[in-house]
Order: sequence, then structure tokens, then C-alpha cells
Amino acid sequence: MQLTQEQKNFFETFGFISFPGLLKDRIGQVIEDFETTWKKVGGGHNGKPHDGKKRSCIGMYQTEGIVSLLDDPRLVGIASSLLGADYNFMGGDGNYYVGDTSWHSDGWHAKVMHIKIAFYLDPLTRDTGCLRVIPGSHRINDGFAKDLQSHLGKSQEYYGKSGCEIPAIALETTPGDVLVFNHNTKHSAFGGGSWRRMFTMNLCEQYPQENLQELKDYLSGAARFWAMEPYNSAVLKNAPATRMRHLQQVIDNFGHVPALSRKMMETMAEPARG
Ligand SMILES: O=C(O)CCC(=O)C(=O)O
Repeated sequence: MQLTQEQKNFFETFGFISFPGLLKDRIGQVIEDFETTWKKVGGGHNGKPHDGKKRSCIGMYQTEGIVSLLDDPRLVGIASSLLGADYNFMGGDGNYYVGDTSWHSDGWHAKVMHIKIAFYLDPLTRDTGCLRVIPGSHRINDGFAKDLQSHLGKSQEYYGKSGCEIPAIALETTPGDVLVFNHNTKHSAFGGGSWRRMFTMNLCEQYPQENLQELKDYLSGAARFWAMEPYNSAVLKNAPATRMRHLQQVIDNFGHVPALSRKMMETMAEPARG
């Protein structure tokens, strides 16, 4: 499945796109795998089971069912349409969100595009924690995006509006829907409960040779999770060549991270969880 030119134009202009019901046929299995992974890992925050008080977060690509999403032709089609055929898989987390998530971008990338594919595993509406996005906020050289970047963090003070009153699109979802947004796009969620399940797939364009240091710097961020390997072994096990194509650049540029992780182990009592 390749996106149409119109879908690509929409994503480029507005910084997000949604695919209602795209994975409806697989979502039951995905939810089972999500739950199995949490049980296996034992917990997110402080390694304890989620208690509904604070977001819990773990690496999600640990079971065959979830890893196989990397090869799903529909997701491969979305990714290659937006990022090119040689895009990178950058990992993804599984979450129990709690309450509101304030406005933020996941990155602020000027050259190499990073995207997130988000799977929400419970029905969500505008007022019960669905993802909200501000169209156009990803265009970081644009005055609109710059204004938001400077002021959204103190919206009450600057605009006289609380976060949930900021003009935005509420992407209401039912399980099986797929949401995609540029990491630069400002997003948030308001009114959610304390067990809001969601997991992600992060992807980016292949880094050009001249920007490899930027990729290495990005990967250094994994040290706070005490990462010793670029991917969970389940991602690499029996990986077909078509999947390896999307892992290779990260593998090739990850060599410095284990040493950084060891340093983090000396200074942090436990790895970051989200
Ligand atoms: O669903 C949410 O609360 C926000 C999700 C989010 O911020 C993210 O995935 O980056």
C-alpha cells in the first residue's frame, strides 16, 4: 500500500494523518501481545506494575506479534511513502498513560524527518484522552511553528488559555485506527483515565552521510535507558532482508552507546522508563 499524492501532500502540510480501521484485523492479537509484554517485563515505572498514578513506559518490540508489525505491508507502505524506501526503524515504546499529556513535540528536526505511528488500544474521544495535534506546527522554519514553540509551554500566561483550550484537531480513535505524525508536530491529550494504553513505532528517513553525527547523537539518548543493543533480540531474530534494510543504519551507528550506558549506570539508580 502506497499513499496517494494527496495523502502525502496532506501529511506534508499539516504534519499528521490518520487511517481509521487500518489494522482492525490485527488489533486483537496486538492487544494480547501488549498485555503479555507488560506481564513479562513486570512493570514500567520503577520496574513496578502500573498503579495508575504515573505514566508507565517500556520497550514494546519483544513479541513476535508486535515485531511482525514491522513487516506489515500497510505500515511499510505508509513509512516508505513518507520517508522513502530506505527509512529507519527507531524503536517504540508501550505506555500506560495517566491523565493529561501537555503540549510538546517529540523532536525538533530540521533536516531528517522523524515520524511516529501511534496505536491507541482503547476507544478515546476528545475529552477522554485522544491525541490532539496542531496542524502545521511541524514546519519549524515557519513563524506559526516558532510562535508555538516559544509560547505553548506557558499557554495560560501567554494566550490566556489552558492547554485543553488551545485550537487543535482531536483525533478520536477506536482500536485498530492508526495515527501518524511528524515528531515536530505539537501534540497533547486531555481528560484521559489512568490506564490509557498506547504504543508507538518511531521511524525516520535514512540519514545522509554528512549528517551521521546527528544520528549518533540521537542514538546516544538510548543510554539513559541503559541500552546495550540497538534493538531487542526479538526484532533481529529471523529478520527478513526487507526488515534488516530498516535496521542497518542504526546498527552501524550504535557502537558508542554501550559505553555511554555503562557511564549512566554509575550515576543513575535505575534506567529511565519513558
Ligand atoms: O497520548 C498521549 O498522552 C500523548 C502521546 C505522546 O505524547 C507521544 O506519543 O509522544
